[in-house]
Order: sequence, then C-alpha cells, then structure tokens
Amino acid sequence: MMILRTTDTSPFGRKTRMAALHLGLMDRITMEPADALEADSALRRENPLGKMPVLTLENGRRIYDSRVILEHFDHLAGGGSIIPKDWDARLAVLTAQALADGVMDAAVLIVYEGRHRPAELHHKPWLDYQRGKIERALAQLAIAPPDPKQVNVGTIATACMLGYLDWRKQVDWRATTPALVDWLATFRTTAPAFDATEASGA
Ligand SMILES: N[C@@H](CCC(=O)N[C@@H](CS)C(=O)NCC(=O)O)C(=O)O
Repeated sequence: MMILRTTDTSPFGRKTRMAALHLGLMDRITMEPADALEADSALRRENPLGKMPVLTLENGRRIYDSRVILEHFDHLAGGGSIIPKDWDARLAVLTAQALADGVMDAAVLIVYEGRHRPAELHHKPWLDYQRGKIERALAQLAIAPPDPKQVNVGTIATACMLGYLDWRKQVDWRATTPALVDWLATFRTTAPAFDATEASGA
C-alpha cells in the first residue's frame, strides 16, 4: 500500500485525493493525517519542508509535492490520462495546473498571515499583493479557462483552487468572475471525484 499524508482540508492534498479517486487508485492508498505545526511530526520527517501532501510509495520512497504525486498517479494509471502525452496539450495542462497552484500558494499565504502573525503585525500591502495575484489569475481564467469537460491536472487544480477560495473566502470569486461559477458547475458533473473529496466541515 502507498501512504498519502495530508489533511482533508489542504487544497493541494485534495488534488492528490481527487486524482487518486478519479484514476481508481484509492484501494492502493492508506490515508494518514498531517500536522504542519507539530515540531517532531511525521510530516516533517517525510518532507523537510513540512508541507503536505507527501506520498510514500510501496518501496519506501517519499515523493512530493502534489505535482509530482499527480505525475506518479498518472503513470500508475497507464500514462496520458490526467497528463496528456501530446506535447502542446501537455504544456497547456501543466501551465493551467501551475496557475491554479500559484493561486493556492497566494491564498495559503493570506491564511497564514492571520494564523502566524499577531493582528497588529498584519501588513495590508502584503495581503493586497497576494490578493492581486489571485485576482489577475481569476480574471484570466474567466476569459480562457481549461476545458471543464476534461479531467486533467489543470482542471483538477483549478477546481481545488476554487473550492479552497469558497471555504476560506480570500476573495469573492463567485461575484467577480461568474463565468467560473458556470465552469465549476460543469466540471463537477464531469468529475464526480471533486464533490466526493470535499472536506467535511470545509
Ligand atoms: N507546492 C506544494 C504546496 C503544498 C502546501 O503549501 N501545503 C500546505 C497546506 S495547504 C502546507 O503544508 N503548509 C505548511 C507550511 O507551509 O508550513 C504542493 O503542490 O504540494
């Protein structure tokens, strides 16, 4: 069995849970919890960066981050499923994933500003700087989104990113980019694994 260490609420962890479910790999995976804040944690032993998700393979090799794990899942599923083999399509899908991951990075940093720094040290220009990344990415996605009828690392990451913004509300994307509301509605019918991996309480 492989071991996937993540919380249910991590949007990067959700990418991996979603991909595994979509590709029919869940019966080969044991889920383990993760705690990013605990000093002597399994997460920090498995990944010095202390970031989830981490996947431990059957041979004991540890792989991270979520992009590498999705690459491995695609390989296990025979290849060319969630990462196309065609080069142009592959570059497009990987770039869509990078954009959504970048939004999640900025969104996570906004959450951490509240979690790790006392209120009097919250720095609005820094929060606006991160929010600017999110808003520019969403504006571009609203104009040129990935095809919501396809399940690949680009659409998986985009959906997990929107789900995370729904939960933590760093920006009100449903009001500012209604095209993406339709996009997500279509994608959740394409990929039931999205709703199936929603964190309880998220
Ligand atoms: N590039 C990484 C990002 C992972 C990440 O930022 N995970 C967050 C949780 S959503 C985390 O573990 N944060 C703890 C920390 O940064 O110390 C990936 O794609 O897996």
